[in-house]
Amino acid sequence: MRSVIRPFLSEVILTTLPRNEFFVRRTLIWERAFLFVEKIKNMKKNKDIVIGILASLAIVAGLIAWSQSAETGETAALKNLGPSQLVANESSFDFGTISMARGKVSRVFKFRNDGSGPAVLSRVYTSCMCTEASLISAAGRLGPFGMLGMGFNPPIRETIPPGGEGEVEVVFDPAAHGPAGVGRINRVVSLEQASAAPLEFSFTANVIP
Ligand SMILES: [Cu+2]
Repeated sequence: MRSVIRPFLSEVILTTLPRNEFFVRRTLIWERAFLFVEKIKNMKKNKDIVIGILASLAIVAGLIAWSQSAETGETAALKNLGPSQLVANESSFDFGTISMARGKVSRVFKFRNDGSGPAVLSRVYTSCMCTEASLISAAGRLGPFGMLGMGFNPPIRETIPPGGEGEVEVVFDPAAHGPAGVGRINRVVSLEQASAAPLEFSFTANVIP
């Protein structure tokens, strides 16, 4: 505030100077005052920008914290799961070049419980709507299950006893994505377990029309 008043005081002192010098110096003083006010305005603008950025960061951090705390118990529990007792000799397969015109292709993956306790399968889902998977165990056939959140994948409770075996029949429809679905593809089928990390099977293919 004092700095804003100073030009007025200077003006008063200046009136004692010779006329020419008076006008030159008065212009300089007012110019300086104008620049000073502009500088304050800019500082305020920058301050607003900084406050805006900080507020945005706070909102983002809040959303991240909220989404993490909003996780379901099931998802949170997944982080503490142990290694799978279920093992598979083949966990990935390459269909090679397949044609949309020739229709769906399928592959059966086998797995076995090598652990000492039962393994409980709680859900089966695929990574994409073009892929379906059926679970075949001693209890029978379940599915076909689809993409997580999009297809049919209700919770299940399928127990594989120690030494027990199961199969997953995977069906891929190369035409599901229409003409744009050509090229290399990579899909995953997941067998979610109640107390272990999911058992995953994947396949690749090169899709042509
Ligand atoms: Cu797909």
